[in-house]
Amino acid sequence: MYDRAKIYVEGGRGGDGCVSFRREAHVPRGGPDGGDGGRGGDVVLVCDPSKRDLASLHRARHFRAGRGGHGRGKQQHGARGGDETVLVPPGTQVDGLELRRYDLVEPGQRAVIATGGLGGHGNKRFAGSTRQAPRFAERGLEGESGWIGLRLKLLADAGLVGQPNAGKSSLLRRMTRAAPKVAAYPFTTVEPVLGTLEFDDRQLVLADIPGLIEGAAQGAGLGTEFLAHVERCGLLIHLVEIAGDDPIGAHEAVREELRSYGAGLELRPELLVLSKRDLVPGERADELVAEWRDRLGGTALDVLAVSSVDGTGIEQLRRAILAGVPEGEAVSAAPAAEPEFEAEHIVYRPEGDQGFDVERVEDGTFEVRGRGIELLAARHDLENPEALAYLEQRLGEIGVLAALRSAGFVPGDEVRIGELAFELLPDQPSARMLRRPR
Ligand SMILES: Nc1nc2c(ncn2[C@@H]2O[C@H](COP(=O)(O)OP(=O)(O)OP(=O)(O)O)[C@@H](O)[C@H]2O)c(=O)[nH]1
Ligand SMILES: [Mg+2]
Repeated sequence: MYDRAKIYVEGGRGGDGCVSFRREAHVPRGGPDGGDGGRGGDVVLVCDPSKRDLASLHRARHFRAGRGGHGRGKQQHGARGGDETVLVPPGTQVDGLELRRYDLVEPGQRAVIATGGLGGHGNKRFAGSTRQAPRFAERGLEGESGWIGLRLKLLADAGLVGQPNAGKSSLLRRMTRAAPKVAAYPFTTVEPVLGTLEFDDRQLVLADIPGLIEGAAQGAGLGTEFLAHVERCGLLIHLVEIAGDDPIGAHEAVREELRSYGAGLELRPELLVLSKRDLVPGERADELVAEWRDRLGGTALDVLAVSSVDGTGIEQLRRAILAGVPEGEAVSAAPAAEPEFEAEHIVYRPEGDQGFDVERVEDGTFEVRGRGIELLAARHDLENPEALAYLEQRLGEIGVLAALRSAGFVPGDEVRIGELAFELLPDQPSARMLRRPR
């Protein structure tokens, strides 16, 4: 089962703005009319219930959205780049770029995980009373890009947990159409299996989780890897063999693993199921149920004894599960085709575009840092003297020049912004590019 994947996503680059001047039969030198570049496309995750796991993301791992079109003359703007869509199954959690997190749970839910770059403005936008014929335009910006991690956590209303051989898979087979393998040796089930419990007006999804043994949290047996799938189950169905060697110890060991997993799994409502009821006489089974109720006090929702072989207690268990999963919270209650909407995301480190820092890195060399400033610089072709003059003007307006001066800058010193480095000679059109962007 592919429940993890790592993919590379890249928003499309924005199209470049255009340098162009109007040409008309009777107008010798027309005004600027270069159009803007189009925005690059986004990489978008879409929650698709027909996907079962993340296997397809192991075959194709690179996703790039389309480039924005370049602007053209006559004020024609470039087209927006095409989006790239990645389909993921419900239950996918994403560790995205810039520490953004997404949870795709409901069919149709979308998350933009890599936004396309902005298109550059055409020269028309830079025309003003002091600059009537700008011979420069902005370049389009790169889209966001990077590797992101995806993890599938199955969505089930209730999870079957217990030690190996407790009878979990047999119970799932008995209660649903799912057909997990059943055998008389531990760890028959090596990956979670889902089944659907059908009621008159409701369906509930049941997950068979591979057996847990003592030390699972430290990696013993199959480890607690699969407990991640239980994280979203509203109800735990804990199976203990009624005629096992040490039923109390078995119950405690699994409870301990749930606790050490660390996501609060031990706090989930639990139904205690004494399995393989047919292995003890009927009256003995009833006595044991009473004993377990006493022992657990109010900590379990209920205690039941069932047999997957002859079906005793199965109907009571169905009703207990139905009562244990609150109405409206069922996983399968989500309508199959919801209108598309944005997945919520949490930003752990919001990145402001405002503000900048100036630092003197060595004699005669200064570095200006700040996302807004870096974007501004990246948008201009600084080998074009007019574009460089425009950038200098903006640096003056924003207050960067003043900050540079108070840090000891003198005209002619080297200034670094992002990947650019240039000699800055304010108010003189002779500034020189030292290094081009990599
Ligand atoms: N007599 C009897 N045997 C059962 C019952 N349920 C399961 N078994 C037997 O117990 C053994 C283990 O059953 P499984 O359903 O594979 O147990 P499991 O909990 O899924 O085991 P793992 O997948 O290894 O963790 C098999 O030999 C089953 O036939 C039952 O209700 N009565
Ligand atoms: Mg099993």
